[in-house]
Amino acid sequence: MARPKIALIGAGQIGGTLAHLVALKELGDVVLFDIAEGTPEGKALDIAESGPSEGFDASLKGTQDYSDIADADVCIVTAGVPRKPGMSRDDLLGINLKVMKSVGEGIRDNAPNAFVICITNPLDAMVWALREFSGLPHEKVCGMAGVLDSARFRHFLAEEFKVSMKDVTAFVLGGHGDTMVPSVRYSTVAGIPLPDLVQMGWTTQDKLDAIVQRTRDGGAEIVGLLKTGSAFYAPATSAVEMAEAYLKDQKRVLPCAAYVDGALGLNGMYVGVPTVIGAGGIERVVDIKLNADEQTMFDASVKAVKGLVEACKGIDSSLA
Ligand code: A3D
Repeated sequence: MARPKIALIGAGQIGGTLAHLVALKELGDVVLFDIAEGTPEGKALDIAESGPSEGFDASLKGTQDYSDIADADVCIVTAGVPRKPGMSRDDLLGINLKVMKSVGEGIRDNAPNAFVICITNPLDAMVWALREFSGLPHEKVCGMAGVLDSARFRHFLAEEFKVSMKDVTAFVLGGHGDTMVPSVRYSTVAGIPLPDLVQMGWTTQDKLDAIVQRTRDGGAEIVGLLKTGSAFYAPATSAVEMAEAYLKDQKRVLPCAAYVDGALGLNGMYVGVPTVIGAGGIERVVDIKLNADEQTMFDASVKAVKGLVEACKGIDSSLA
């Protein structure tokens, strides 16, 4: 059986890291696409030359030609510009919307059966626009944010509790922005919910509140440190986790920006929710019940995402 084909649209910091991870994990053959001449070719060759030492079997190709992504099984989209210090994710809207148009059309014309994972910011609006421009089924187009935001939350919690992060589960709901909702009630250490751990004296409410805020600011913390771009190792790892769930039909329960129509009181929009990812793409949206506080935060997040989608419609009349 032929190896799966994984197209990475955007060969920048995240795209290059994705290519390396896909090769190391032997998830499939990689096509790196970018408009910057030489960048995808150079990264593909460099990673391919690490193959003999690492011992992986995967072919890597860099290109500026969309026909090279033909019949890809998975497309991961990072094309666009990242944040610089002082910029919010929303500041990227106008520039990256134009990029989504060309990428969406490239996928529509060359890889219409792919499972598409968008990473470009502002995430929830860009994944919506990418779906509109590509015309692919909603369940085959999603956005990576929740896996990363949850991983950050899990990392901070594991450090606070001094336990293995393998035993810390967490999830983050809502849009990928300042209004994201790290869910304290649904996050656990080996099944014990965080509020119980506060009562057990494992941490204090103040410390937990600070961790929740640090999770919300997780992207900005890295941007502030790097100064020249945004996070890329953990974002790439998170998207690979989603791609693997699809390619291996793992039925993983992962939070991601999915099209929600009916669940959580929403009718037809992209936002961060828990989902089941398997061979059918987004096979299910997990319709969790929120308490009053969570609902208020989720509603604010939904409102922020809707505002960005309206702004996209204002910029590109074909989306209205
Ligand atoms: P960067 O290293 O700048 O790579 C972006 C690449 O896109 C560059 O190589 C560009 O040449 C390329 N590009 C620009 N326009 C096009 C186009 N029309 N077609 C194809 N390629 C194009 O950025 P990065 O890899 O650090 O980040 C990529 C995106 O991911 C940015 O929008 C970030 O804001 C976003 N991001 C999202 C998260 C989430 O959790 C959602 C996390 C981190 C970064």
